[in-house]
Parts: sequence; structure tokens; C-alpha cells
Amino acid sequence: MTIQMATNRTFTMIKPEAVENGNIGAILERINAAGFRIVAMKKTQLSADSAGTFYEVHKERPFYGELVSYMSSGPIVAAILEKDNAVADFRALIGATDPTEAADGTIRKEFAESKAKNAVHGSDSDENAAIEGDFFFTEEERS
Ligand code: IDP
Ligand code: MG
Repeated sequence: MTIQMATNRTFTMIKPEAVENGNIGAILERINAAGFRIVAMKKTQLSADSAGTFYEVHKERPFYGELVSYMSSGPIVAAILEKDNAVADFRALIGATDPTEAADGTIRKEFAESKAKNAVHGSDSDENAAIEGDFFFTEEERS
């Protein structure tokens, strides 16, 4: 029997503007090239209610309303990714929240339009990676 550690997983979304701009394939290619395995993946659209729940931790931030309406404005691709040190390595791959501050070679530097429309989501901790993956995928889909 093999025991799988949950700590080598992260969760990502390809955000509405990146889907709209036809960048799903290019972004997935970057994710694969960086050594992440796709555990689960789906294209779907969040309702305003679901986006509000997903981003509830940001409820008090001034951009919360803008974020919720943007994230429910069109289809997204949600995925659970696996790799050693997944959370930190994925944050390094996507780069800073604001693409003008993102390092060269990062996904946000290449694909993001703005600090709000920044192409991809990446979990910020192992705990949130598990919560966010559970939000989109059933236990069967995650195994
Ligand atoms: P992160 O996605 O790099 O972890 P967070 O601070 O967790 O950044 O913010 C969540 C999301 O909210 C960002 O990815 C971005 O889409 C949006 N956001 C963050 N800061 C701003 C802002 O100052 N204006 C507009 N949208 C923002
Ligand atoms: Mg965050």
C-alpha cells in the first residue's frame, strides 16, 4: 500500500481573461514543463455566490467586489496539481500578484493583463490548497 501525502498538492485556476484570450493550452504547457502532474481538472463557471465563498478570506479587502464579479464573469479552468513542494514551487512559477512586479519567465509576467486580471490563481498554503481543491472536486475526482 502506498500512502500519498496531501502536502505535495496545490490548487490553481486559469482565470476568465486567460480563458477568454485563448491561453488555456499555453498555460497548461508551462505548468507541465515545470514538472507538475495534473491530478484533477475541469472547465466551469463560478456563480457570484460561489466566487464570493471561494474568496471569503478577502471579504474585507477593498477589491473584494471587483474580484467576485470578475471571477464569475466567464469560464475558468480549475485544477489540482501535484509535485514535491507544490505550493511554494507553483507560487514561484506564477510570480507576483501584480504582473508589473512579476519576475521574467513567470506565468503572470507573460499572460496577466493587470493586478486584478492576473491569469492564474495559486494556493498560498498546504491547508488552503486542500480546502480549495475540495471546493471544486469530489473525493473520487481527487484520488
Ligand atoms: P494572490 O492571487 O497572488 O495570492 P491575493 O492577495 O490573494 O493575491 O489576492 C487574490 C486575488 O485578488 C488576486 O490574484 C487578484 O486577482 C485580486 N487582487 C489582489 N489585489 C488586488 C488589487 O489591489 N486590486 C484588484 N484586484 C486585486
Ligand atoms: Mg492569495
